[in-house]
Amino acid sequence: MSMTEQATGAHHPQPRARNGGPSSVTVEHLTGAQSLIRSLEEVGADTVFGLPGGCILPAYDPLMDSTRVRHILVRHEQGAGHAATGYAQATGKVGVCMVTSGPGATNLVTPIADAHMDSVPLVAITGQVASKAIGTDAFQEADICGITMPITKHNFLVTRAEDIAHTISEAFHIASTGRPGPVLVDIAKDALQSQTTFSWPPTQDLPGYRPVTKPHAKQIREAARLITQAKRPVLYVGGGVLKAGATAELKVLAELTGAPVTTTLMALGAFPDSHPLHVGMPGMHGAVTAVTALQKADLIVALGARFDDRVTGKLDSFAPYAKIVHADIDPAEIGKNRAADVPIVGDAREVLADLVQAVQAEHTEGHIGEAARTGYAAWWKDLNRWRDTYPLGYDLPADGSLSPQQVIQRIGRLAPEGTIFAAGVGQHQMWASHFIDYEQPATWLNSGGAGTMGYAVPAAMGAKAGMPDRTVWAIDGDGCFQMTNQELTTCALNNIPIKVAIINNGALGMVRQWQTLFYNQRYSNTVLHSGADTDGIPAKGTRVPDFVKLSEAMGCYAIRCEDPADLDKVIEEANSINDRPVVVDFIVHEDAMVWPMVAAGTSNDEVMAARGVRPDFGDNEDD
Ligand SMILES: Cc1ncc(C[n+]2csc(CCOP(=O)(O)OP(=O)(O)O)c2C)c(N)n1
Repeated sequence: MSMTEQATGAHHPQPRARNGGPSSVTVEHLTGAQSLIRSLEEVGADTVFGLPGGCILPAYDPLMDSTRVRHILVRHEQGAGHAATGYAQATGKVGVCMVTSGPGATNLVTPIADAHMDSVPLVAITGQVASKAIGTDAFQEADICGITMPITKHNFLVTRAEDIAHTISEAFHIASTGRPGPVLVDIAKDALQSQTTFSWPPTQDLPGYRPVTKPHAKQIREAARLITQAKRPVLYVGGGVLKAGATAELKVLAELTGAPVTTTLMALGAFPDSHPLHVGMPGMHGAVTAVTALQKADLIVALGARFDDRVTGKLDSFAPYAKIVHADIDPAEIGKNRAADVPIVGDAREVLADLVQAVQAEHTEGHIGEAARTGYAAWWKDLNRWRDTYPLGYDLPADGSLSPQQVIQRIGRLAPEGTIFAAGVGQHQMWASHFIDYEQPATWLNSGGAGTMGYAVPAAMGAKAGMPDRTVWAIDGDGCFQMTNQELTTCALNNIPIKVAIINNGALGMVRQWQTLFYNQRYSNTVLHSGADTDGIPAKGTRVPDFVKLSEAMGCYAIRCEDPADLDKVIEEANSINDRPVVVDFIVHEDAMVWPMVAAGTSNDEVMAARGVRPDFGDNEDD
């Protein structure tokens, strides 16, 4: 996918003229560094997460004087990148991070790759050694443009002060339009130090970048015809629907047609979980009904989704009876994994709005099949039977210890309206996707494509910095928490009172689950707890480090919860504290597993509702 193949989304923070437009443009004389900060102010970047060092140091001086840009000093550059991502996912705006050259820049590689996989609009600004030193193995030199070439939507190396303003303007435009993504701007130290002039808005020079938003009318008509003729359609909704702000249009289309909706891990909140047309999340740990609906569908309408392997399972056995309508803003996605019968390139909001009109026209003209006329009643009979027979659920541990699923479910139930949840990666992430109801867009943040452990705490910090009036809960694992918890210090010092639930099972749980199922219960290097045999501490939960003491040392309020009888009280206490970050160390049973599951590399037809429980769908399909 090249930058020039991208298409334009609906919301673009465009550079705005300062004093009423070009006629009153004033030209100022300043340094490249001042030009950078002025440009950030002009594009509306109100928050920058970063950490200084030699090559970016000139930029930190004028930053001190900015009243419009808040800089949040992180403890590790990875935290800056994920915080910018969380900020972007929660606010819909571009997230910004700024770090120094060499190791500062390479510490951003993981969050940049993460943002690329999840199409998050991010601008990463890195200092670079002076232009004459580039290529000499200078102190703290790293070719960050070369390194991030495959994981950015675009990147720039800026070596002249006069190029800084227009490059920042272009970077924000590219990051936020079409299929959003990370853009890196690497600025040589001498460019920051040199004198230049500044006027706003600058002229953008992006030859070949002509994103397309408007879907083709003929393709829309064809898709509408298929929807009204289908017997077993499914609306397969991906993160693109959230990014396009198309959730209202999605609801109209779903209710107009009566078609079932499945929202991917990246799209939770795009369609209310409580809506009767919602059949759950698809994929490896998806709801049996959603997985099976796709397998048995005769039409899949994919909207801003990319037929990811976690959704399709074994690709050549995925949805064998389905015609495919595939709408995406990125033409490179269409036909990448699954051939499309009706390809549609366009912004999801425009696609959905046009589809609604086209389906209405089909209705008016009477071109409507029997199944669609009944709201697909026969299809819903099957779907409801599966939904009733195989709901998401869990057993409480027989030994009276805390159930991780129950902990997460209660956090969801007791959360104030509009709470934002950020998950780490592992079992707790899947349970958070299952047992919390997402009713609104941008209330569920996670690392879907890259599966980056350590995402939750910094992402929650970024979300809370961008949405200070919302409650923000990080649902984290004891493994993930040990990767990036130092950003709690950042939260404590910068009045960013997030809440963190450590689902402490004493193990790298998701990997342990695979060892249980596929490696004969040989738990090679997945045990994190200190161990009953070695020091007498019961093997329940990681105790070294002591997360309560660790969190207190970082300026947080911290509680441990081990008894189901205390669960609600502890969560309510955490919800009531808003003057500092709160960490709850929930010691949970280590043997809980994530179900349903489609084992890697197998067909979605092999979905297991629980261990040893293969759903019985009967063979009543006339396929
Ligand atoms: C950076 C990184 N390293 C390794 C992995 C592989 N991995 C996936 S889930 C997981 C275990 C996570 O453990 P924990 O945070 O305790 O969560 P749990 O599964 O126990 O809920 C690991 C190691 C990963 N996804 N990301």
